[in-house]
Amino acid sequence: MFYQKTVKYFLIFSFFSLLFFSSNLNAEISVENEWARVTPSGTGSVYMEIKNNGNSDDKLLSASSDKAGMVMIHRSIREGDISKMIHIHDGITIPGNSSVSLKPGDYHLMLMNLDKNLPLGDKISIILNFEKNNSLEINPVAKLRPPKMHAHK
Ligand SMILES: [Cu+2]
Repeated sequence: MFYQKTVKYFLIFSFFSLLFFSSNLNAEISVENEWARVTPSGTGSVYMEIKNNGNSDDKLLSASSDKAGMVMIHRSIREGDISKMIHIHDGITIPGNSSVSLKPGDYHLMLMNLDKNLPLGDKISIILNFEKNNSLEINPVAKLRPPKMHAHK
């Protein structure tokens, strides 16, 4: 009887420590100020600030959305007077205890074949997949123009 009880408590303990550690891992990454700029032609750019509160680096590897045919990681770069977008294949590194901004003229998520019936002001569910942390869902609002950001003074 004693043995059975020990096993039972051990299993309960294992279950909760598993819960604790997996939720702990997720808490290291947080996303703020997410928003999406959509076009009538059915593409969209998604911007956000990704914070890594953990001590080790992580990487945003990919993203997906049920409102878009495909989601790619892009970066806008300037070559002389020409601005163009390049497809980032190896992800975006989010250094430990630091953050990376996806913003106009820089990194962004590119939504391809976006649902054309999506009304402005609606939220677009997007899943972000990281190398180490668990996947995270964000819900940026579809807009035509950038929202007014808080002024950091
Ligand atoms: Cu793009």
